[in-house]
Amino acid sequence: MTTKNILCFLFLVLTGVSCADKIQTPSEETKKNEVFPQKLPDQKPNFKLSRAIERLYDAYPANQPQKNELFSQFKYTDVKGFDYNNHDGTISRRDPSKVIRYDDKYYVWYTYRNTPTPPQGAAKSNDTIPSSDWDLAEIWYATSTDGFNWDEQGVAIKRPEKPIVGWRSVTTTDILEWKGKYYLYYQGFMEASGKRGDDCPVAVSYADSPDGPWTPYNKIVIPNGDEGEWDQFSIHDPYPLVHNGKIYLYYKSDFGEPGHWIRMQGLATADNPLGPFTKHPLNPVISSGHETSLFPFEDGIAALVYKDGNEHNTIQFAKDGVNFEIASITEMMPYAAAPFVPDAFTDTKDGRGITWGMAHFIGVNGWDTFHSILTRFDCDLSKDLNDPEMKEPRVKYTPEDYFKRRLSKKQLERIEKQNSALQN
Ligand code: AAL
Repeated sequence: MTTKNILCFLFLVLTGVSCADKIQTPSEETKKNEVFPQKLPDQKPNFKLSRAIERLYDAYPANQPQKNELFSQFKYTDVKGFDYNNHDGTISRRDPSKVIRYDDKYYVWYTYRNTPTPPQGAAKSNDTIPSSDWDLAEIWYATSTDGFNWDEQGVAIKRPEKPIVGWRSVTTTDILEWKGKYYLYYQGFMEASGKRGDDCPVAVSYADSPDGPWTPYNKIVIPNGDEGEWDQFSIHDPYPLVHNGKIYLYYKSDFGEPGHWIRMQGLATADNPLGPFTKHPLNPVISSGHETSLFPFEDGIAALVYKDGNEHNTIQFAKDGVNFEIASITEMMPYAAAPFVPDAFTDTKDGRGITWGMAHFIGVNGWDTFHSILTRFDCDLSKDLNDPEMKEPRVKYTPEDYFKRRLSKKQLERIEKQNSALQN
């Protein structure tokens, strides 16, 4: 070996970088201009790149959606087994929990409202008339062997007696399995939603089996933040997973100004399902999204981020479950996605992803009969599935689909005004 080779060998052992690599890697300033090749390079080219192309290689798991395990389209199927009283607005099912499998059956829990009238707003609400779609609700559940045909099993969590947390409404639940027991976390309302916003701290009930019976803990497990803190007014959509040996419970808060709510997602962790939960010092950990839906993916956590915020319509990933990055941009994402997550509670370091779940459509029949329905979605966000139809980057919309998005009366009037101003 020559002295140069010996030095190179020592350099390689100490740094893991070969001399050849070192010598060939130009610094950012000395990188040359080169014409981008006709065939998309698999690896990031070593010449000057625009920011967009830098990002293509640095920010995403793959340089094309088709090769990106965290990219998918979503398809929807109307499920069987739920009656909605001819869609007159008196029965609503919404905000499903993640789906779990137990004793050869799938289980889902959800908000169930059965009231004499559709929602009437906070001012007109009373002991029997609901203010909102999720007022005066209970948590019900259903089972299925195929995820398309569901058997409604009835109530899981009833409203407790006044003044116990949730006496006005129990809604928007999600499930945890921890050390052989089951825990349903949910929003506990102590006044009609809409009276002072949507204030409903997180409560929990537990059972030995997904079929119950459920014992209410009757205490708030995740309180609102202190005055002036981002989550001062609401903790919504509690969503537990097991990660790094702990319970990772994600949640949404509505903050800012009533009517112009900003929605972001926070994280609270615990060693015990009944708490205490510690809110993460970096909260909020996801800047966008609405109902919170996440799943273990490889050695980290992936999140479905839709509807609200700068980063809506993205799928995000955080190796540490805290520092999320955009992994893909997609469309027609499920509302209140409640995926079937087989490894939600196994503390896996090799999360396999998701292929289907439940979700909801809200206000399906207009304002006068406002109610929501459950639906099924399918996707390919799984390491064990390769469905090219789901990886197709374009959704094919018909002209009718586009024309359904009509200009409003107000917009038409504005355009008419602009046009007549131009003519005068
Ligand atoms: C949903 C969820 C929570 C809110 C309300 C019912 O979209 O974010 O559950 O409280 O709306």
